[in-house]
Amino acid sequence: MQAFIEHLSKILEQRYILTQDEDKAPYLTDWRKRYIGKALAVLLPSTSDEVAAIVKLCAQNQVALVPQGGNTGFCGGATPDNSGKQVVLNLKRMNQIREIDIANQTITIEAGCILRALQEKALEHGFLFPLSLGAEGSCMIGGNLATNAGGTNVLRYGNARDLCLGLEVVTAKGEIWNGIKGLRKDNTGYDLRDLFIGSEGTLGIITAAVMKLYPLPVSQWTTLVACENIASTITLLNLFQKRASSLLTGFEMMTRESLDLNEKHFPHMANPLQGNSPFTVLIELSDHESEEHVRQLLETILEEAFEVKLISNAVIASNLTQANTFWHMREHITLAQAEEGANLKHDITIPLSSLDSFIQQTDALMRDKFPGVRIINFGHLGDGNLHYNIAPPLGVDPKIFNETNERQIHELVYGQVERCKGSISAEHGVGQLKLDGLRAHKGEVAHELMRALKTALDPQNILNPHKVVSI
Ligand code: FAD
Ligand code: 2HG
Ligand code: ZN
Repeated sequence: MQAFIEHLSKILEQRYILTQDEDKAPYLTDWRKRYIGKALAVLLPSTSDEVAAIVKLCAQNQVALVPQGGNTGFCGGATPDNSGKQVVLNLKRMNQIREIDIANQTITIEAGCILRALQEKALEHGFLFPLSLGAEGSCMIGGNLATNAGGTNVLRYGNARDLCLGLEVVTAKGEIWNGIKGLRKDNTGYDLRDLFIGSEGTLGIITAAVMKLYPLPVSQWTTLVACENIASTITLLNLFQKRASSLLTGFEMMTRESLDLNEKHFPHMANPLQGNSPFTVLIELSDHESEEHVRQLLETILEEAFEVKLISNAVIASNLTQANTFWHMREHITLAQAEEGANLKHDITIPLSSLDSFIQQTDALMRDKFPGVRIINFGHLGDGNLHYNIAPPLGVDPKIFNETNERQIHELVYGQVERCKGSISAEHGVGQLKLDGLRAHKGEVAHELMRALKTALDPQNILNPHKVVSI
């Protein structure tokens, strides 16, 4: 392997080839510290040509690569295995904005561009880049596309896939596929772009992308409402969809247990709604007409919701600072969970028509089989996406609890997901976390097709092996 490392130094300056343990360490564990890997080296290329040359060299030497962006993923997709034979290819130095096309309303950026930097660049030009998630200060657009990230604006603008028009990808042979086009229509056979999006680094390395931009709304109004049961939250969503249509840009649900945990670790994030209702919903409307128009619309819908007893309480943010506080409260739930200790995550989607039944039955079974567990259930209700996370009973060591109960808890939740015809991964992906469960979930035919694609595009299995599908 010494020869391989020496060869690398013909592609990258020595300082961008990390081989010392202390230099590699930050790249070898995931955000949750659930996975810890080893690597021959961590490589930091700055151009697509360098990425291509590295992949070619890896292909010649049968060295596997693990692509990495901001390393904020939840499924261990960006963490190498324990062999010490893989290399991590972190794309953070590829962070250039290549072009903004005002008339086409698109931006062409490199994969290592941090999501927030992309949002800010769009704003500078008077546009909205709508992908938004709690990790936006550190996740990167390449990682967002590789996981087909969702977040809080999906119900209006779609997920990362819906926002992408073109890609540049380095293939497993070390060739560069130039799919950098800003076209909204292009029916020229198989959609390669969509194949790479959501493939979690197993089919190719995304080096650049053309993303859609949107006009900035002139006004946004945010409200928190209290609901007494989950059925009411869904009827409320339908009411907002009917009355506000595309002005509805956020609809996030948080259970009382989630907000209690938040308040425990971040007391300044207390729920401003009085009364301790079981469900709190954060709703955002965005308007292109006027502040007056959207405010009136919001008040009218809320009045109707009160009248028919869908909500028991509501508070409208009186200014941007308060609206931001509502959003911070929502986004801090993940951080509160991290403070509390390891929990068992279930990032699932359920058809809205089955959501009530899912929550009622799964909560009841969970509390019956695992007395005292805390169900940290919250998520993007507008998309039917729940983060149905399970924390151990108070006072129980999370490590011991998870070791003993993880398998049964996953089985219980995923059994209910199958009953409701849902998905075991709504937005976080598969990585290594859900590798074993994927075959049964997708079914034999779909799983074989996925394996066939992987074999065709990466016959040597050097791109993020044993993530998503094993061949
Ligand atoms: P990484 O974690 O570095 O990588 C993720 C996967 O993509 C890995 O398999 C990796 O190999 C692959 N990959 C990375 N870059 C490339 C590339 N250039 N080419 C090919 N493959 C690549 N996710 C959501 O969807 N919605 C949320 O609301 C959300 N909220 C979050 C909140 C917090 C606080 C945190 C910590 C995470 C959250 N996430 C959320 C999860 C995570 O942020 C997303 O999955 C994000 O898209 C990952 O981007 P990243 O750059 O960190 O990717
Ligand atoms: C969110 O929506 C993220 O905040 C994180 O997807 C979910 O903590 C989680 O499980
Ligand atoms: Zn989420």
